[in-house]
Amino acid sequence: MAEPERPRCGFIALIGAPNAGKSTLINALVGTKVTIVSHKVQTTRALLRGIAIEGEAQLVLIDTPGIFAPKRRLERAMVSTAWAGAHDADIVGVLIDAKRGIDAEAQSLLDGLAAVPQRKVLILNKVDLIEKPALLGLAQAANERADFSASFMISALSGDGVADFKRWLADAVPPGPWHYPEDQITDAPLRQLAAEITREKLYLRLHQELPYQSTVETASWQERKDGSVRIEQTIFVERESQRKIVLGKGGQTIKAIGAEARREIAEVIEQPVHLFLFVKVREGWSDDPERYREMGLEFPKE
Ligand SMILES: Nc1nc2c(ncn2[C@@H]2O[C@H](COP(=O)(O)OP(=O)(O)OP(=O)(O)O)[C@@H](O)[C@H]2O)c(=O)[nH]1
Ligand SMILES: [Mg+2]
Repeated sequence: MAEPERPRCGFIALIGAPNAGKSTLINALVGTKVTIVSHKVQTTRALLRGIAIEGEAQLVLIDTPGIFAPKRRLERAMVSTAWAGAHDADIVGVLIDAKRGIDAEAQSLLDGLAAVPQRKVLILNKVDLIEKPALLGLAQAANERADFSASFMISALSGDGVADFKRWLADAVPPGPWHYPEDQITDAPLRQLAAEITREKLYLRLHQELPYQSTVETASWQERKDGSVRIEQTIFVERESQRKIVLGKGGQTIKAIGAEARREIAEVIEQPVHLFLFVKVREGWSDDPERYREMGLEFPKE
C-alpha cells in the first residue's frame, strides 16, 4: 500500500494502570504482536511504538508502562516515562480495566489528566468480563472526572470494538505525511524485540517477585550464510538464588524459556533462530544506569 494523496498521520499514546490491557490493544490495532503481554502487572517497561494503517491514516501507537504509585527506582523511571509518552502524543488514549472500575489507581490516573492538554479518549477495556449496564455508569463516572472527546467500550482480547476505535483514530489524527514506510510495524530494533520476547517467556514462567528483579539484553546477533541467525542473550538477576531458579532443576526452566522464545523470535523475524541464553548475577542491576540505557529508560537520580 503506497502513501495516499491526502495522508494523515498522528501519534497516539495509550496510558493506564498496570495490566489494563494497553499492550494487548496495541497488538490488536497493529494486527501483529509488536509488544509483550502478560497476566502480571508492570510488564511493559519502556516506550515502544506500534504502527498501523487505517484508510489514508498512519497511526503511530505508543505503548507505555502502567501508571501507579512507584516505589523503587525502576518503577519511578517507568511511570515518568509513561507520562512523558502522553505529553509527546497528538492524542492520548486512557485505558481503564472495566472489571476493576475506577479504583484508587484509576482515580489518580484520571486526576493526572488535568495536566495533559492533548485530546483525550476514554477506552473501557475488558468489556467481555462485565455486564453491559455497569459499563454505562462507568463511562459516565470517568467522563465526570476528566475531559474526554469520545468514549469507547472494547475488548482488546476478543477484538470487540477495536475496529471502531481504529476508524475514530484515523479521522482524529492530523493531515500530514506518514512518518514511517508503509510496511513498518514497529520502531523497535529487532534485537530489542527479541530480548522483550524472552522477558515475556520469563514472566509467564516465573513467579512472585523474580520477574521484576530480572532483565534481558541481546548481547550478540549474527546473521549466518544459511539464512539463520545466531542470537545470544543475557538474563540479569540480582542474586545467586534467583539464578538457580531461572536455570531450574538440571537446567529445565531455562531450556523451556529458551525453546518458547526461540520459536516466537523466529516467527517474528521470519528466519530460523539459534538462541543461546546466559544467566548472570549482577547485584544491584536496577541501580545501574547502563541497564536503563539498554531498556530505553531515563535513569532517575534517586
Ligand atoms: N478478559 C480480557 N483480558 C484482557 C483484555 N485485554 C487484555 N487482557 C489481559 O490482561 C492482562 C494484561 O494485559 P497487558 O496488555 O499486558 O496489559 P498492560 O496494560 O500492557 O500492562 P503493563 O504493561 O503491565 O502496564 C493479560 O493477561 C491480557 O491477556 C480484554 O479485553 N479482556
Ligand atoms: Mg504493557
